[in-house]
Amino acid sequence: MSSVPEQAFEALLAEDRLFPPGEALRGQANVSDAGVYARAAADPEAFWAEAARELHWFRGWDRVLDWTPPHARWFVGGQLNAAYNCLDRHLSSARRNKAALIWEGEPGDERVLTYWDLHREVSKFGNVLKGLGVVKGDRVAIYLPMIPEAVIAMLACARIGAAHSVVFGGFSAESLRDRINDAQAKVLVTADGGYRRGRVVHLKAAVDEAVKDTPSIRHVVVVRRGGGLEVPASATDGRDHWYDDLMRQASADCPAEPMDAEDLLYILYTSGTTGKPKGVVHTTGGYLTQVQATARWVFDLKENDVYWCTADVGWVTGHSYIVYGPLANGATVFMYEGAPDWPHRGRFWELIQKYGVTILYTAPTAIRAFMRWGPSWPDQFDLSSLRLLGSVGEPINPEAWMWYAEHIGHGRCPVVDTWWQTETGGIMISPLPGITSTKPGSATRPLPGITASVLNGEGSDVRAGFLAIPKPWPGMLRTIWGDDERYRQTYWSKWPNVYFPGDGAKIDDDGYLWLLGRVDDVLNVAGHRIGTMEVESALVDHPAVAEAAVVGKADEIKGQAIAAFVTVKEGILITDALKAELRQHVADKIGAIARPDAILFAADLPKTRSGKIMRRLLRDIAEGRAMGDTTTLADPAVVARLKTEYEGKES
Ligand code: 7RM
Repeated sequence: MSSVPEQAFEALLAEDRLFPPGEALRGQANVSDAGVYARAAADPEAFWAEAARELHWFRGWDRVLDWTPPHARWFVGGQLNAAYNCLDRHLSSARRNKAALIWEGEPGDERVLTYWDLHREVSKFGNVLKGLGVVKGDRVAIYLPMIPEAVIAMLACARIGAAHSVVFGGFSAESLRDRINDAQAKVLVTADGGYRRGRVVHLKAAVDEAVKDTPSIRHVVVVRRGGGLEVPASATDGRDHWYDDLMRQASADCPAEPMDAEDLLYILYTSGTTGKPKGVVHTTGGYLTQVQATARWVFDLKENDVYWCTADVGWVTGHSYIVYGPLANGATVFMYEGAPDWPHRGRFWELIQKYGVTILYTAPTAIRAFMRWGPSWPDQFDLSSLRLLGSVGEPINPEAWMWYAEHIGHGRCPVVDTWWQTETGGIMISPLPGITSTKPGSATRPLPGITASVLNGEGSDVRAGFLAIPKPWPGMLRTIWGDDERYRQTYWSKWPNVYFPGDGAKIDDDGYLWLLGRVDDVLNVAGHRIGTMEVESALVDHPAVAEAAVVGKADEIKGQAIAAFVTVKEGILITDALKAELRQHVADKIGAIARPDAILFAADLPKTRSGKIMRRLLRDIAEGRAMGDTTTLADPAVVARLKTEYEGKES
């Protein structure tokens, strides 16, 4: 749990600022009655059933919950369709001509899709997928930039009962290939390119590389977005198709497939403690219930809001809080393709002013960057439309929380720090803006209907230990795709029938939770989960490398940065060029987000007598701390040597 050092944590607990809900929300929020917590706790199943009734069901459920640990089934026997709930349901009211999606591309191009428009596009693309042979239960891989077609493709899958597997556009060809093969996807939806900081990212080039070795892929659909694609997509033997060619011929009549509550909605890969990412499985009824409800409760979504979640749809935050949660609520979602500092550092504030954004949901890493750039950027724009601010992805330090509240919220906007994971599907721990008094740096309490405690390894309640979720919840992952044993091992083997999220936590005298970061070998770099093993495997894959150990190093902006300790093979010359080559090699293997910030060549790595690399010591070295206990080391001289080396030539 290296994102919040212990000293900083003591300061956190001394944090006694308390911010009660503001005037504007008291009594006016979607959830205003504090009695909701007790009601939910008294009968969680009845509580979640009430939330599920906000959705449209083709057939009602027979049982709310079937809990056979560690497997839960929610709304057993019920039938619904996620795309129907996000689109069709809104067409019978005034919402049908309301903006569902307001989009701006990085170069400044604009598009608005009303609910009716989005329904039409999704229906057409549903028919396109069917035309390419996709049937209910198939998997479709999506590798797209932040353009409306990403949302269209996801909802089209949901509409016809296919599962999507969205792969973040920043991942490499190899990462894409592995995810396609694990899910056995039949169709891949991509674009020729996207824009990032003024440059075209050539997604199709990565796709061409990936699909050389993905036997399950029958068709590749290419959205025309960036220029610069030399080979016409149709050149590859009937495999590639332009999106707009297919859409021109597609009918807009595509009935939503009735899905079982427990039918697969999507797979999303996330890093774990081994080199192989886990395919987190989400099903339809429970997931949609939780994201619809939590979007309404936590963001207090109202009919006239313009809601902006700055995540990429390639991450779970994009799935749950750009697509399914807000659209199931009939909200207007603003979506932006580009980076916050291009063409200038006021870009986000300019967009908020331009579109009258009322709710902003972003990550601490972004907030810390804004802090560093200074308040003169947001101060140039009119942010008075904002009424609520959210944070997600990693612990938010009180300074960043306060800066966000003051310089972006101007003291008017509640800040909701939301803790959850790819695995939880939806928000689990968060303030309710009309009820909860917030403390900067604390995600406060579990939401109504959700339980959380802080336990030690033996399963006893403690003030500081591991976060634990004792009871099943609707949006929980159902398994790991193709590996139920890993599901049991990873999440359910620490305590009997209690979910282990992998985070450290403390609980204060008021029962507020303070999340402390990961306790496993998973890093959180700028809000992105990266397994140390994945980076190590990528490094060892390079011909010059003998051994590698990767640790997180505290970073002011990114939370954690990647530090890699590397030993080279006999006869290899250690040079700056090799260092650059290794960093690039990792970026090529995994994606730029995993590029190590620092590489240190070492003669040896510190190991226990049983041969385990002692990462704790490497972290101490990387962060320049006094070293902890070294008595279990096989050769204490190794670490002393390493420390001198590292301090001499950190890069
Ligand atoms: C939504 C998301 C999950 C991990 C999780 C934590 C960390 C996320 C917070 C947080 C402290 C928060 N999904 N995390 N939100 N830590 N406070 N509000 O990020 O699967 O990509 O990551 O992120 O360590 O386990 S994720």
